Amino acid sequence: MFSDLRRTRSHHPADQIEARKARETRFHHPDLTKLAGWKAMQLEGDLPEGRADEERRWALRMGLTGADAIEDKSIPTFARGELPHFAGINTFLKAPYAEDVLEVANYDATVLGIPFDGGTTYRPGTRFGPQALRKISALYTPYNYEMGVDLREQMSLCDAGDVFTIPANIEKSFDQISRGVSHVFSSGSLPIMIGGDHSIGFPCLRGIAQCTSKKIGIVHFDRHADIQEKDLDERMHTTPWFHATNMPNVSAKNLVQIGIGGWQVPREAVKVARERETNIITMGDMEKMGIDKTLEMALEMAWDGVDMVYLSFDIDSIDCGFVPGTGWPEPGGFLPREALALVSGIAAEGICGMELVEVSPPYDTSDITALLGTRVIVDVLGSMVASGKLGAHKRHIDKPVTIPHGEFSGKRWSNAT
Ligand SMILES: [Mn+2]
Repeated sequence: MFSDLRRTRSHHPADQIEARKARETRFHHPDLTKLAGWKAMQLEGDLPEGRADEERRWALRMGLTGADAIEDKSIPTFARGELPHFAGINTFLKAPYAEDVLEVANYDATVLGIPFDGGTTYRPGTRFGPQALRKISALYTPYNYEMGVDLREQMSLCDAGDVFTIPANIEKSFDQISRGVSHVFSSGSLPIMIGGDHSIGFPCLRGIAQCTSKKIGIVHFDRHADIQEKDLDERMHTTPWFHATNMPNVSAKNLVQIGIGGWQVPREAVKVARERETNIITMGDMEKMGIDKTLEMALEMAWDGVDMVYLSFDIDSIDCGFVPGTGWPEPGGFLPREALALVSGIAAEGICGMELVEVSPPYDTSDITALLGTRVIVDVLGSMVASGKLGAHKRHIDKPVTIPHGEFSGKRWSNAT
């Protein structure tokens, strides 16, 4: 023991020279080109910046020339566009607001809010999820360093605002949601739904499924199985995949459920999952196999014999220590970086739409849950841009819907309290 210690701590000049040589070999001439950081630095040099310039000119037109004292002449008097991140009227990522929803056809992807929490069986509040995600999304730039993508330069995104849901009526809300999603999907724009509780999974996917004769698989991130027929006598947030997999072009055998586990999975749901032969990958499975193998398996099962894959991400799949603002917190979930790596890997193969659900701002702390939810969405977009899969779903839209507009008859809505 003593002799070992003496050898490692030796002050003998010969030993010190050896030790210095070892340090030099290891640290003084590393091959930086092998690091992801170096590669990402090079990728940035290849990105265009024309749209950022356009946006600066647009901001000056919209917001007037800034005060004489300001040296940066791209700064307008009224805040318009990305900067400053604490100012402005926020859409998602400050994307253009498609107030006329017919305009969504002009964009590669469309964010639409689904402010509905009538399907919640524990903590409500997800009706405020879309607002919270939009607010905190202002923190993000459109550029991702590691991916080497710039969403502003490489794709177009708009925010169509929220679907008009009916708080006290699940079925009417479902019909409104399917209608809204089918409109966006039919336009060719990729629909990105921000919820809302997980009951919206069924009407969101129904909105897509009705516009195509093609088959659709589902990748579902969650701590909960969400596949029982009813809960509290209704189609609540515990039931979306029972109803979704009843649709003729959505098979339970292509439903991959990642992260399911803990003490909140009803036996009733497990029975349905077993009968319908869904595919469940637990946290433990993911830990044992690692991210890459998990992805390989999930993609293989979701894509087996289908044309498109839908992504459903429940924020409660991430450990509840990171996402206090959610409807049904469950310990033992993903680390944020595991979830982000997995979701990027799923998106890299292309998706036909996605939903981010169960962010409940009244229970959130420092916007952390909404921040993670936003991050999942931007990572999906970045990954699709990087892999060139954005827009791949368009060729499968063979039954587009046209929804009438501009007509009015009958009773008005009321906001009396
Ligand atoms: Mn859940």
